[in-house]
Parts: sequence; structure tokens; C-alpha cells
Amino acid sequence: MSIFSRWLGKLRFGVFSENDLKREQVKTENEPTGENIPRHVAIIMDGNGRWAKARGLPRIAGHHNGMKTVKRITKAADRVGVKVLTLYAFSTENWKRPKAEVEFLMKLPQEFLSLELDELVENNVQVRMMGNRELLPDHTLAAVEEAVRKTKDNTGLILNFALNYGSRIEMVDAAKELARQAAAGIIQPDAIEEADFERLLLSSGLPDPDLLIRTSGELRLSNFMLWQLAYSEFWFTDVYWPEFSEQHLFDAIREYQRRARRYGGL
Ligand code: V07
Repeated sequence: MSIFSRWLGKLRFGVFSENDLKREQVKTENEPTGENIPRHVAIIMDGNGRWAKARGLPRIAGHHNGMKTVKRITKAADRVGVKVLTLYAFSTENWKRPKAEVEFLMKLPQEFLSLELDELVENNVQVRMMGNRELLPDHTLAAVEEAVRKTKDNTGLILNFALNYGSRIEMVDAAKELARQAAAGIIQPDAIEEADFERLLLSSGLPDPDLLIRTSGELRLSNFMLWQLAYSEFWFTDVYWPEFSEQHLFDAIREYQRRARRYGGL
């Protein structure tokens, strides 16, 4: 059935849902539907600096535009029924960048939240943060904690920011805690199971990502969710993060659905 006749039918019978209207506002043509929408999508938002450089702009202009993409993609993911969206905003390695760039990046959570928190609350989105809180500037942490607190009882999309996150240190910290518990006689080393380790990871309580997206042509994990991505589907694009659109997200999800169907057929 064509889109046209589907809409004609809806017009005649007056069964426009709220989602139809939202869809119309954005006008995407390849919106995934049906079974097998990935529950958890994780994204490495790469290429902001390169996007800026290609336009003769400073790197921070790329980061700032990347922030606008965060809003667009959060709404699109929510609309198609993704339950958890994890975004890699700042890695433990990113501290090595020039001081001025790091300072700019550390202001983005506040800026993003001052613009978007009200709407996130309205849309029942739950904001979380995954990463080491200790090294974050007070102003950054305060803004994030406020968003986490104000949205903690929300039951819609979980928007999980990986901020000062590194997967190896996450696992080392989990191992240390298990070692402490073993030394204290709380657990038996031989009885340690995957679930015991998993409970100590920063993503504890979330399902593993079904789909990992990385933008900007890089084909690496860069210390991102090494444990949690063990069984995930990967999708890469050359598009720089500031130019990543709803259409790209939907392409990735449709490809995920195709792969899931193929496995089902075996
Ligand atoms: C950052 C924009 C997106 C592209 C990647 C680098 C730059 C949103 C946040 C954010 C983080 C936590 C939070 C709310 C928003 C953010 C950093 C960088 C450090 F609770 N975008 N964004 N944080 N960029």
C-alpha cells in the first residue's frame, strides 16, 4: 500500500494518531516501524571537529552544532520507540585535548540542559550519566545532577550520557570491587559470575546496546562499552555528527531490522 493511500484512508476514517502528526512535522520517508526496533542504541558522536575544519570554522563550532544533533536524534529515537539512547559525549582520553577546547566542552552539558531540560521533562525522558564524576568541573556536574534528579521518575526514553567515560577503567573498577568483596569474605572467587561483574558496571540496570552507531568514518570502539557491546550490531557512516540526520538514524535502524530478520530465518 502506498503512503498516499494509507494517508487517504486515515483522512477518511479520521484515525490520525498523535504519532502521525509528529511524523508529519519532520517529514521523514524511511521511518522504521514494527517488530525489532532496537531497544538500546549507543552512538559514538564523532567528526565534530572535522565538520568545522571543512567549513573553515573553529573546532568548538563543530561541537556546538553537534549539540543540536543530540536534540534531533533524541527526539527521533524516542519517536520510533527506542527505549535507551546512550551518547558518548566525552571520553576519559578527551582530557588530553587543548585546555580551551576541554573548557568549552565542559560547558555544553549546562548549555544543552538550559535549552532542553524543560522539554525533556515534558516528554517524560529520563536523563542519566555514565562516567567518572570526580574529575568533572563542579558547574558541569551540578547541571547534570540537576537533570538526573528532575527526571529520575520519568518512565519514557532513557537518555544516557557517557561523560568522562572509559570502558577499561569501568571494568578495572568493577574488578577492584569484586576483589575487595572477595578479600572481605563476602564472595567466593570461584563463585563469581558474569552477572556479579555486570552489576558493578556503570550501565548496570540497562539492557546491553542492540545497535552501535559511529559517525565520521572511523571504524573503532575507542574504549566505549567494550563489555556491553559484545553481541551488538555495528553500523558505521562517513557522515560527520553535526550532519547526522533522522534519516541516517532510520537507515541504521532499518539495517538492524534486516539483519535481525536474517538471523531469525536461519
Ligand atoms: C557535547 C555535543 C555532541 C557531540 C559530541 C561532543 C560535543 C550534549 C552533552 C550533554 C552531556 C551531559 C548532559 C547533557 C548534555 C554534551 C559534552 C559534549 C561534553 F547531561 N552534547 N555534548 N556534553 N557535545
